Amino acid sequence: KTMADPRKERTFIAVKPDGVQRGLIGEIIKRFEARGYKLVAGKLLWASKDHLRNHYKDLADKPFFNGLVDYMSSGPLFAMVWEGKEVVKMGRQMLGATNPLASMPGTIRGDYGIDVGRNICHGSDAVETANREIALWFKPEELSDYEYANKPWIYE
Ligand code: 3AN
Repeated sequence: KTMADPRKERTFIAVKPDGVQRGLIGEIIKRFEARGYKLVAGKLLWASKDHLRNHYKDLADKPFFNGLVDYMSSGPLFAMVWEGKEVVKMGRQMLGATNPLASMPGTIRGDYGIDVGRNICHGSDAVETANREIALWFKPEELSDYEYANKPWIYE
């Protein structure tokens, strides 16, 4: 399985259309890069509603589902894959909570967002979800496997 080397864990992070419009792509990349994670893939794209319905299929019966799909397809988003030790959980921590009031200052949502329906950034919630989302948003050849020079300074 993919979990052999914990440093090779990957997560799907996306700057949502509101984050793109507010000029936060660089800010979000900066935080993951500065923490020591490795960027494996990234692209700006305007996702279709069908693609987003598939991405959010577990939420299909929620009352906010149609609004969520409309919002997520309202402009381009910036999709990324980040790699590193426990990046799925750490990514969620860096994003902040779904509920804006629970998003602590210092997190992306806690620093930049007010409303749950405009919460700037997506991050996979589990390793299995991450693998599904990465395969949904990226072709295998879009993922770059390369040595990351700073590694000995990041991991003991
Ligand atoms: P998270 O993005 O924190 O994993 P999910 O997976 O429960 O949260 O929800 C996916 C997205 O759906 C959220 N990021 C948010 O944009 C939207 N959402 C979640 N809950 C609500 C809600 N109560 N009202 C409006 N939008 C919501």
